[in-house]
Amino acid sequence: MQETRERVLDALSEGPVTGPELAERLDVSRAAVWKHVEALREAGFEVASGDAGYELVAVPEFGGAAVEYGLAAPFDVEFHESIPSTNARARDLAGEGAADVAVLADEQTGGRGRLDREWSSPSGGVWLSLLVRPDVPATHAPAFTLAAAVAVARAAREAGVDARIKWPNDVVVPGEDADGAETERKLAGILTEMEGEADRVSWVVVGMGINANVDPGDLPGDARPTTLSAEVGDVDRRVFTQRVLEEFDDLRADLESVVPAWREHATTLGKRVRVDTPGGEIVGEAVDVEFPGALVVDTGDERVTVTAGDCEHLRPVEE
Ligand code: BT5
Repeated sequence: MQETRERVLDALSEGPVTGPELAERLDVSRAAVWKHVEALREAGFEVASGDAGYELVAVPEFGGAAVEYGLAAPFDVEFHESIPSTNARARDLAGEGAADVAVLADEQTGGRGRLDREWSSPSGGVWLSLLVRPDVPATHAPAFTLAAAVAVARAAREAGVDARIKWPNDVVVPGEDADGAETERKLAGILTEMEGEADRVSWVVVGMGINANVDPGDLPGDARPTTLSAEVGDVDRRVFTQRVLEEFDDLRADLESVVPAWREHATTLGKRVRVDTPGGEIVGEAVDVEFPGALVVDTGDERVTVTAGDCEHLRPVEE
């Protein structure tokens, strides 16, 4: 958020404060104060004006300015009511040289998963893509996918949801099928895209598709989805998005902390898995995750390190 706007907001939240007082405090003209107040009202902030001055009464439920307000992470938030794909928009911004931008949408009309799969994104979700320019080699890029999964899992856990991470990019919630069998429902998925040379990343776009205040019936049933609202009731998407951004910002500043944090919430470790990799199928026990994000599978004969693939959790083998 622009600095003067932020200072106006801070003053209004401690208000009431008169226009002339505010102008003096911020060293701007009274007309400039009025313009800022009007712009804030247009962005959905409710600013009362009485004899004692202006006062902030309500913050918008969701949106760019709403998420930036009080955000403890250095992201500019670009909000869209509806957009084909926040990842596509973030890639365009990357082409324009932008950095530390969060593209956020209420609805996506062309959301994408990995391998160009469709990602259902009805209104009520948190469809979010972060454009960052880390000073790391391209091989470290998978750590950003893991960091995003940890950030989403932590924010969801704070909201009261038993969120876990399934390697490499799914945030899931354990539950039971209709017949009582254990199952995991997908709460969020992550799609990371990047550009750069081998020795240095130019940009990374980390797309997070979080089923927030969405009816699971509006999502593809065969994907076994769940949503925050189905788990704990509607959440405050403004606060939730802020928490995701803040957690992600902490993790990216200390990439070494990502894998241990990931292990803490992992549901994959210790499970029998089948991983579809570009080089073929691997079945065995998932025993560890290594920096920057590879899964180590013990096949019984050997330990295989898998860097990419679709992972399925299998039922344990009967003893
Ligand atoms: C993912 O792909 O899980 C990555 C999803 C990333 C979406 C975000 S939203 C913001 C940003 N902008 C974008 O355009 N994309 C990113 P993958 O692991 O390939 O999973 C895709 C599969 O999940 C689909 O084939 C469906 O079976 C299932 N699916 C689709 N929509 C879903 C949803 N809303 N919730 C749960 N599962 C879904």
